[in-house]
Amino acid sequence: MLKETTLNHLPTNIRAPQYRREDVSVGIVHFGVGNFFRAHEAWYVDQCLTLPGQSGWGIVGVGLNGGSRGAAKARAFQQQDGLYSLTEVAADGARTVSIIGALREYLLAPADPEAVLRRLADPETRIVSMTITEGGYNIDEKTGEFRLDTPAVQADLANPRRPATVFGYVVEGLRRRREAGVPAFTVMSCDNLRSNGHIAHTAFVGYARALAPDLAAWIEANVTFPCSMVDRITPGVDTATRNALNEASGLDDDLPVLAEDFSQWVLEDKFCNGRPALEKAGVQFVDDVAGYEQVKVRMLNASHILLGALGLLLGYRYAHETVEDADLERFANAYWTLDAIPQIDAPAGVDLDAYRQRLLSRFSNRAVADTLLRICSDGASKVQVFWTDTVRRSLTSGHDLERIAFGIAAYLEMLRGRDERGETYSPIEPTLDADQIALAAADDLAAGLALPAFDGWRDMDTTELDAAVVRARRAIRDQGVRASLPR
Ligand code: CS2
Repeated sequence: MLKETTLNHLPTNIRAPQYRREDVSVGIVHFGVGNFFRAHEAWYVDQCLTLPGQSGWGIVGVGLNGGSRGAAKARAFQQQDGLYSLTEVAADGARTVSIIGALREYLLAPADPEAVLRRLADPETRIVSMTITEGGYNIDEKTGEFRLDTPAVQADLANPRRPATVFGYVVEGLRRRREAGVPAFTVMSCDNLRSNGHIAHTAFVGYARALAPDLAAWIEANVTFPCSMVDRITPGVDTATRNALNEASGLDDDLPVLAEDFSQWVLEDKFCNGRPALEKAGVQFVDDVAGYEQVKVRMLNASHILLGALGLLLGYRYAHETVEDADLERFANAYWTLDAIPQIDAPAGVDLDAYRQRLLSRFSNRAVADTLLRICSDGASKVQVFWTDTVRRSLTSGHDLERIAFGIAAYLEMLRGRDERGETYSPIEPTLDADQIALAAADDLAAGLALPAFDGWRDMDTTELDAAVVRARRAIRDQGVRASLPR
């Protein structure tokens, strides 16, 4: 088992933390210790920890989900002293393996809520970051407001000193700091959302306002919510992948992470209580992240889910298979060059065509073996986040909607869970109930358009778009995906 003591006799081809872990104290509390966070923020922070004066930025990870899986994950982190290996693979197959030491502790919130609250209230904690998924902010897409009516939020509002949601924890932590005269911490969202800092602000302040308006006012005056654009393709790691990674590295790691060699983090420099020297680890600090987000979300994520849905229907299971298919590659290129690029306000110096080419190469990375089911998972939330801008702009400008309609059609057809070869698969849609999933399978091909995935443009006149979606679904069912792809 990988442990602190393993670091003394690592194989020479594995990079160990270049700092003394015992000197590292905790400055960051992170909610949602998934693979992406471990390959991204933790990797950047790990590089900072090697620099002089940075030893105050270790991370405490917090898991919010109990149950046997949550407990097993917590146990694994605890047994491994927070260590895990990160394998980075390039499209040409070249790989490097490093041990990431930035995670100093892992707390399972349902098992010990007070330990989490103590950490949040501790003056040493100066940043609280999170990767809680696109749908995790509990925002009503129609009103843009934080939803107070969900059972989990209601439970926290009724019992705010013993919270269970991330909103309840963070706000209770801030309440304790205010009461004790401790400065606030920065709340840093690292999710793929448009204006993730503003969304985090809406969510946390919205929760606090329902609880105590004076606390909400204090948070607004003292907490900063920087926006960021985060990017690194990080596949899920199943047992087979874990075994393969361990075999290649020679380690015995229960928690290995795999990622592409590319990584990008563009961040707004708005930290109310200090931050690590992330610029020395390659993070780009800019005044306005919005343009970078647009590029990322509307180029990468939007085409990812497009290729994911089309690929699943055609019988593919991995991302690289979709761009190896000449028809799908042509379709993705048409989406990028005709629908996305002309409607994106890119920041100065960003070359969108080079970005497109880089995406093709990133998507073709076979060693990453990213699954289409992961890419399409929680599509109900992702479609809202990734497609809304493009759809709204196209509706407003009268831009040709054919490819977008085809993408929406493919997403709805994909939800039926059966590919063109007759094989079944299980779409992962944690926010949809069985009745909603059934809408996608209904004989009425317009019924699925009632799903919340499409709320982002519900207020617009979508008569033509809706008709095009129905036509595309009919064509996909009658002739198959390949024959119905828009020319
Ligand atoms: C993917 C992302 O699941 C998805 O929506 O598009 O997880 C993607 O891999 C990352 O955003 C890459 O940074």
